[in-house]
Amino acid sequence: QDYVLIKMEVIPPFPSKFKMLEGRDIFLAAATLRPETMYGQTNCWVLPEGKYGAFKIHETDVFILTQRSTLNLAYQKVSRVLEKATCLLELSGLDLNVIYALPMLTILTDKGTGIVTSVPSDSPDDYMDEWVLPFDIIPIINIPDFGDKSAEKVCHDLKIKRQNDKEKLVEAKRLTYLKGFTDGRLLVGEFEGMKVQEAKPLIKKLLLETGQAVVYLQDSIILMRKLL
Ligand code: ZZB
Repeated sequence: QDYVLIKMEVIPPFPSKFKMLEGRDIFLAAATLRPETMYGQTNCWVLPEGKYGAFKIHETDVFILTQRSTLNLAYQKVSRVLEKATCLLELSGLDLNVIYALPMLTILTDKGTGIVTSVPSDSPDDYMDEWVLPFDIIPIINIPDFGDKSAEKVCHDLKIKRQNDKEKLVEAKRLTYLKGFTDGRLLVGEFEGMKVQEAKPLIKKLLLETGQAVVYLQDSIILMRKLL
């Protein structure tokens, strides 16, 4: 699967631990399969006990992500040194639990970058996380059967009570993914009114061209090892 890494800029005031990163452009690099939902981001998620690092990607950019995902990036030649990105600072998820990087316990550290962007309007997992409560949900996609906040509607219809209603959440995710793609229409942004199916590649292209995102090939380490 081709992920898109969304560069979520970390802006001052920085926590004291970030002192040595001063003067660089720091981004939480969130892996998503749904670049068309980026208009509805409210926060991001990290695994509190997860091991993260601030890695020098090139002269100015520093990405915060899992060590493992930097290997994939290195093999794609996004980072400056092939095979090895320089770790400037080791961080735990707890170090990142300042303001918008909140805890989510279901994050897998061997998937994507371990940083997950939160879109409570269209992602049932995000909608059901108790930490999302204080945020206003931003409607971004209309689905005829589910309205403007599909995650809320589907979680309600399936009577999902808690984040650990695992099976129901899988079904909720399946439904919102599917219907969002086939029947959804954008309510906001450059491609307002367009069907999600048509807008998705255009939004991805725009994010990449404007430097707000980079492509992330989940299996590039494995592919390179096979070729070498
Ligand atoms: C924003 C977004 C908006 C997402 C949405 C989904 C939805 P899949 O099919 O399970 O592979 N994700 C990324 N990395 C991780 C991780 N390490 N641990 C847990 N979750 C992770 O799903 C890919 C999605 O899983 C990604 O796309 C990301 O959340 C999350 F409206 O990014 B998504 C109906 C889903 N809607």
